[in-house]
Amino acid sequence: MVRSAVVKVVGIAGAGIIVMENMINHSIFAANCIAVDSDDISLHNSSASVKIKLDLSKIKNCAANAEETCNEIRDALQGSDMIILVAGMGGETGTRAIQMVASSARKLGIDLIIGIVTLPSSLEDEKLHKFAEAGISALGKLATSLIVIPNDDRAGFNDLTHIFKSTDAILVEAAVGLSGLVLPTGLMAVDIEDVKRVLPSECAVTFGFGEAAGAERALDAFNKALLSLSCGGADIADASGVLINITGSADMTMYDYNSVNRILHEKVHADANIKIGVDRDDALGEKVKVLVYLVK
Ligand SMILES: Nc1nc2c(ncn2[C@@H]2O[C@H](COP(=O)(O)OP(=O)(O)OP(=O)(O)O)[C@@H](O)[C@H]2O)c(=O)[nH]1
Ligand SMILES: [Mg+2]
Repeated sequence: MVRSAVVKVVGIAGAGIIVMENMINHSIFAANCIAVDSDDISLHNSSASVKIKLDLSKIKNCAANAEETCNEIRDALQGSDMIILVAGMGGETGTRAIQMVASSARKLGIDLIIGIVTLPSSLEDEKLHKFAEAGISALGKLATSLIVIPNDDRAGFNDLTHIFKSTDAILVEAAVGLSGLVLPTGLMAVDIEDVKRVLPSECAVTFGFGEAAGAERALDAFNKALLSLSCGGADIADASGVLINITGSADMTMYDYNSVNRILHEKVHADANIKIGVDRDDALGEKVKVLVYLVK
């Protein structure tokens, strides 16, 4: 019998744990969630089934000193086919700990280690930006795929609370969409081996999503997703891989699927790896949602 894929989400430090909580409120099972932080209150507020307390002074000075924590992290990750790491880069704990978790996952031989992280807002301190950038560059070699969503530039918000909330919604979609693709609850699940082909090791992924209703809803949602792609300027014609999640309610049709499939094959290079999964969410009603993960 073919066993279903095991997907675990690791929420790391302040932002990672808050965003993971939003994912749990959406559809990710708390049982598959691991919270990692040096902060007791943040861990207390998490409903993840596994909570790991870090000693910041140890992870700061020498990773080897943190052997006990590494063992805890390793035990929590063991047996996963895909892990999704979520953190706000720039914070002291999150920026260091996400590297530690990714490195443990590498040592376990987990093939899909997807980092979904934020960059600090332009309203934040320059020092945070530098620390975040260095962290992202190191993480790029530890995670197998990295989706970076800047905490900025949407809907003209100029206060951090609104900016964070709007970014949170994107991170939640990116993580829920990925797990929905490979889990058997999806109407048309994508095999984990196919995901590995589309997301080769050390790839940068741009992510976007869109929703639409009406006669051409799937196509319209797909076009919106392309316009919303993170890190701007990504051109689907240059992609080496594209992973698509189409989600709709019970009234979704083959026409919805076919219209996205057709446009993808028209626009994307013939040698690119393309994979489309279909997921169901009755809360969408007449709307269809399309999520795009694009590898350069
Ligand atoms: N989208 C989003 N980003 C956040 C949120 N909270 C913090 N951030 C971003 O993430 C960065 C790091 O914040 P935290 O995760 O709280 O930092 P930390 O790693 O816990 O840092 P220490 O507690 O100082 O060790 C911030 O500079 C913000 O850019 C949030 O709720 N949502
Ligand atoms: Mg913190």
